[in-house]
Amino acid sequence: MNIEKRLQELRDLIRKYDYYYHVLDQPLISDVAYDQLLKELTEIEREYPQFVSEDSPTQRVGGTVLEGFTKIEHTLPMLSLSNAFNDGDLRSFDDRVRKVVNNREYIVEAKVDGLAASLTYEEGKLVLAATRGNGVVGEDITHNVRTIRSVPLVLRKPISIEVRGEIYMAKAHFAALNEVRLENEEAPFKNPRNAAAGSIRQLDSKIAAERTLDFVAYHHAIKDEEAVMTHAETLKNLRDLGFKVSEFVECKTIEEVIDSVRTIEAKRHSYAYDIDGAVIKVNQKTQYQTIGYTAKSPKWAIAYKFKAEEVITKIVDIVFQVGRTGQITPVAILEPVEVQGSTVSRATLHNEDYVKTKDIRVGDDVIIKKAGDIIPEVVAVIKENRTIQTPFTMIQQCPKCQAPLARVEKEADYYCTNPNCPAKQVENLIHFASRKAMNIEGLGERIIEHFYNEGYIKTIPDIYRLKNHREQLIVRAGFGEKSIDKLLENIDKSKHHPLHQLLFGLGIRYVGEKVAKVLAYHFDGLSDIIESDEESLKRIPEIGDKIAQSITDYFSQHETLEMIRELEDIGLSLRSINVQKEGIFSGKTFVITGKLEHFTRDQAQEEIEARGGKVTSSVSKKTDFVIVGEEAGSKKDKAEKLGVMMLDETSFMERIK
Ligand code: 0OW
Repeated sequence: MNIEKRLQELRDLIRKYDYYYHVLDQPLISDVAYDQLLKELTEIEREYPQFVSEDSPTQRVGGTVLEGFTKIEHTLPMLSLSNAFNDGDLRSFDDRVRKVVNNREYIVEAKVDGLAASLTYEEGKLVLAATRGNGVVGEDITHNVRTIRSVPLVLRKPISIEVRGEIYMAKAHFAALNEVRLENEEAPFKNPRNAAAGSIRQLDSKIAAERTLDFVAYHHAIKDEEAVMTHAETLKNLRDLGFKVSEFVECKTIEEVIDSVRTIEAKRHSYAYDIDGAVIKVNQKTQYQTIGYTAKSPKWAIAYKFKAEEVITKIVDIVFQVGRTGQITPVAILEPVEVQGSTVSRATLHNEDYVKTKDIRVGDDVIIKKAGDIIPEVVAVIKENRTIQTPFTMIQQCPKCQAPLARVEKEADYYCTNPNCPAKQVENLIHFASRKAMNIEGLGERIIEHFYNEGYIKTIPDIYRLKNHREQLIVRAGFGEKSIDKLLENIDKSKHHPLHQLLFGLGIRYVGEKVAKVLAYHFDGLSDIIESDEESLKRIPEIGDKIAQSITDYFSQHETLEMIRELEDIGLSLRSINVQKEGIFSGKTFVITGKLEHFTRDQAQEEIEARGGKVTSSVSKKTDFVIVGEEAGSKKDKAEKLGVMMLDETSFMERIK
């Protein structure tokens, strides 16, 4: 029996059964029969490893463990959608479109609440999958996307195409996953979107394979064929190629669109997956260029966001939070309630005026509203259910340090007047280590509060001195040696993070992420910013009087300069890192495969990027060099097949000397 012929037969059969089962939800054979075929294929591939290929159905079980994610630049930006919140917004959208083209047709799709991804196929084979990221640069998640059963590894037509869609987790799989997590005493995921995002960002694809994910296609850029005329055709093409597509409705007028959106909203809970709205697109693709785009989204499409869900529950207590700037916020502690796919047990009460205006009291039944990811809000009291009569009274002392509160004239908020209020310091430390600031993985709120109360960390520089307490931490704080060392490594790595992350992390009033990036762009280092005066700051377009004053005030404080000096001694690089590097590898693309003796994957990638090179995870015609370490895998074969230049570790080290 010809082995290769049998392999091809088995693969084609299994692909067909996968398509009917996972994409069309129509099983053609029993699970037992299916498993028999897969078992036979697995055995033959084990016996003849030279015939294993990345696109064989046996690759679905995962098994690749990456050290990190490669950045991928999208050929065309992955756009987002502007939002419509009511029928009026939809009619205005229609008016805007018809001002430019005499369009009459729209397509309405359910808006799947997952995470956007781009899949690239060459001659019908999946070669790359990337997250949307910021729309321009995403992360290579090919190893995990291969484990998604509704993603075809081989298209039903051998064309080259880039498909875009949403990775999501069905509600049933989400519930099952959280049950397992609770059994293992792991924190449950808040909602299916977070579960999908957390799963697709796993470095070990075996874990991703265990988290049943799904993919629905809704867009594609075809390289080989002439552009199709309508979006409806695009969706039909995608289905014929082997993808799941959102159910869609063709509408002749905006009134029909509004009806369709109503219908989808009415049955939103009947879908097997979360939807957070509907997507409306002009059907004639030939009109897209004329209608045009904004910087972030197409003008020929809009997302209708379903109303925030409102639910009723009881306020069991009102507590007070002290923010980073000392701001005191009343917070309602609720009887836990399910809203928009997650459990809510706290809701903001904004400030004293808000509570008094609505006359919110402890013990009240209240209506809670939660829209998307916005924090839940108490919108109204159900007064007729009221039993307890004690009205709300604002505290006059800080709940953390008992210092008197002050209220800024004409502003609604109260502030703690104590500059050394522990709550403020803890919030400052949490902000400093947070993802968009110094992004110190493992140093989250709970850990910081614990280290603060134990006295290990009182100030920002203390974070970098935590390593001096390594032994006590392992013994007393109940951390494992591994997790402590991982945390200390992350803290140490953060010393070399870009200046804008440090600037944002300092928590200077009015200096958010954007202003921090502007400052880091305009100045070579922190010392130049400290020496700058208001006038020179105001010459920067994005910096107005208020911000300039806040920056100069902050850097004129003695304790600030003290702290910066400490950070400098500790070794934080307080210089702007100019992002674009020039060097011998400018414009060159590398793939690293196998184990290197003198570098980790990250270090080799840093060496290449420091010389202007780019590192991707899969070999293609665009690859300039493949660095081949020990036990190099199929990427080496691919490089040979494509005639890509290969470097062993020694010649790579020669070049970077
Ligand atoms: N989530 C969705 C969805 C959809 C894209 C194409 C061009 C701009 C938006 O179901 N059905 N259709 C599109 O069309 N986008 C969707 O999701 C977007 C992707 C990025 C942000 C939204 O999640």
